[in-house]
Amino acid sequence: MGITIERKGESFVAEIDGLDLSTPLSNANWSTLHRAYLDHKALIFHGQGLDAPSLSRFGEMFGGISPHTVRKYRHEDIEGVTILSNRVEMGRPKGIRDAGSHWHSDYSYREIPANVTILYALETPAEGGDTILCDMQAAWETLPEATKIRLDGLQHLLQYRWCSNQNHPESRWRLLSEDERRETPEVTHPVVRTHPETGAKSLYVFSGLTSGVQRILGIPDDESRTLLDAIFAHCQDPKFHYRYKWRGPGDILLWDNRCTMHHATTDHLPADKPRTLWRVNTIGDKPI
Ligand SMILES: O=C(O)CCC(=O)C(=O)O
Ligand SMILES: [Fe+2]
Repeated sequence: MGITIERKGESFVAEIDGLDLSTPLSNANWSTLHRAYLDHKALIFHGQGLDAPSLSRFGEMFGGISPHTVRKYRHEDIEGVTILSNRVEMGRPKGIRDAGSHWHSDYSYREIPANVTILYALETPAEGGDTILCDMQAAWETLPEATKIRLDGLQHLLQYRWCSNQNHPESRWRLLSEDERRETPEVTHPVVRTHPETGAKSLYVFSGLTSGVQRILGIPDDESRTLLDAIFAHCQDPKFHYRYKWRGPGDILLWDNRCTMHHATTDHLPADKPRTLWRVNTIGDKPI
């Protein structure tokens, strides 16, 4: 069967048919997939039949696997696979109920953030639990020239557990163990990131509560707040967004965290609409 690649979003996201990801890919197929990953920033697959080891193997093709910061919901056999689920079994959550219903890019709070995120669906509700993606390269490219000049070269300070509202149910203050707190120091990243493989620039600052963005460095606090709010408002434009409606078990959605951000919609998903996904991340590069 031939491979087909169909663009789904306005500026990014493509669906690929004709690849079985449960078995090792030939060099030619990997190269097609990887090219599509760089060209479209996010890819959709349907009808895949993976187990945790084969999902992890697929992830390894993008680089070394980077297990989730929150250890509690890692897969019991394969630590690089994390369970996202709103199911509760024997009174205990089966996975992370809501892995981020706000705009963020995975592990942006780490010194070395994630490259790819791969989500594999085990069960999806008929309605709800969509995943929304935002093209941060397109967001950058459409900024006024003066704003680009103002932003380029700036760094921002962030920390996973930092949160403007520690009492918010999504605040990571309460979720982290002592070890996990030690593992999440403050880091600085560029506001505008250059993709190490394509050379393209993207905005690399995120409004989500757990993104932990504190401020832009080297300018007064109020100016930093104004600039951040202006960036976040710009990224709200739906023309940069693609909303993925999960079709069913065997779906894969993967994205490049270096030039996109994403937003789960699982914060209000009721328990009678079960949704269980496996997630894999690979270790990326230090943002420049
Ligand atoms: O559950 C989703 O739709 C996405 C969750 C998420 O943000 C993540 O796993 O990084
Ligand atoms: Fe995420």
